[in-house]
Amino acid sequence: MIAKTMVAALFAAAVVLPAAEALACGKHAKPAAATTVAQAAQGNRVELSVTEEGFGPTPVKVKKGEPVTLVITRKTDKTCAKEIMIPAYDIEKELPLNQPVEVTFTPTKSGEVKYGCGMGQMIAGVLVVE
Ligand SMILES: [Cu+2]
Repeated sequence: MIAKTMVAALFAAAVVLPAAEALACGKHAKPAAATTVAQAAQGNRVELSVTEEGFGPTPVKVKKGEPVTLVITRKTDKTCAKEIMIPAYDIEKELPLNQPVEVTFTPTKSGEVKYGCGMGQMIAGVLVVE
């Protein structure tokens, strides 16, 4: 619900921005912000879950240079994967049971991005950046 409200707010901002930029003669234009809005609206979302088999599905392909949102739902209490870590992007997030958790980042390098549980990535998965 919160995410939907935020997306709505982003759309509202996108509508207001061009007018504000026109008034400022483009001096304070922020193309980066506009780009972020477009990509958030487009939505590269990857649904992942944590089961007794670990993280899945894996591997998953994602696009280099485009923000991707992982939506991770932990569905079991029987493994140690109670958080997700993506060391290459300095990401660490708790995974409460049965609550989807969103993690957004932009892959900057081609190749594999490994993620996993907090303990040396014993339970892990892979994103393939292309
Ligand atoms: Cu672990």
